[in-house]
Amino acid sequence: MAEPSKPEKSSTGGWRVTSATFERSADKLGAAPPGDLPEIAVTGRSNVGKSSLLNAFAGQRALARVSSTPGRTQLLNFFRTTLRHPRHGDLALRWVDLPGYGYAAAPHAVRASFGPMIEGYLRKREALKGLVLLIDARREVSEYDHALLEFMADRALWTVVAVTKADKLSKSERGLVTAGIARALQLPRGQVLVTSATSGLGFTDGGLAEALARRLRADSEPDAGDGAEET
Ligand SMILES: Nc1nc2c(ncn2[C@@H]2O[C@H](COP(=O)(O)OP(=O)(O)OP(=O)(O)O)[C@@H](O)[C@H]2O)c(=O)[nH]1
Ligand SMILES: [Mg+2]
Repeated sequence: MAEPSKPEKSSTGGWRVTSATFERSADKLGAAPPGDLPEIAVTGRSNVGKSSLLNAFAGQRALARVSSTPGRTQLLNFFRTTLRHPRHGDLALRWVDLPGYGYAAAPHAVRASFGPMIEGYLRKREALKGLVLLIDARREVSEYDHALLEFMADRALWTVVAVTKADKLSKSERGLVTAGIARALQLPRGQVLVTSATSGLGFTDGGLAEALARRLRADSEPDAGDGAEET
């Protein structure tokens, strides 16, 4: 069970999640909530730790269902979420938990298994502002991971990679694994975050919360986004 138990890092006052509530599941884009908030979609292969990451990030034990049986969620799950910074105030967003993808790695299987629901969402959802792609620290990058990044690049949408389950690696292994994943995906090292839902690593203080806040603020206030330090 992945809960924030032994904190490796405690926030020193930057961006953090102050509230997250489940809003709705949708089996197609037409059943999604109105696109009145910016959305960040979260995906990765089944069992990568999507639900655990949301629970740890939001500081709630049972917001999203954690399961040892991969691939059970087949819906788009919408969570209304607030990020807060002591000086910059609140940012509201929807966190959208996409179904995990399977283990078939062949490119044609990849595209086929994208499914009309996920593809329709990623292709057409105007509220979508970015994607958090989760990659298990102990697994190889898959064809599907590559396909998703290409898909997002074609739409010119921002993506950040979160390496999950970093508690299973030593501190020195974390650096090597992260650099290897960045290389494999041809991403700058700074676009790959190291996280652990178990220890709470990688959410605050330069982690996921700040990456999301920068992305959202870059949209609403062009001068506030990428570049400046936001702590
Ligand atoms: N050690 C460790 N285990 C984790 C971590 N995150 C998730 N797990 C475990 O990995 C398994 C899968 O976690 P989930 O959060 O359900 O994964 P998911 O990606 O939501 O899975 P699906 O919804 O089935 O695709 C569970 O047994 C979790 O306890 C982590 O940071 N560290
Ligand atoms: Mg899940």
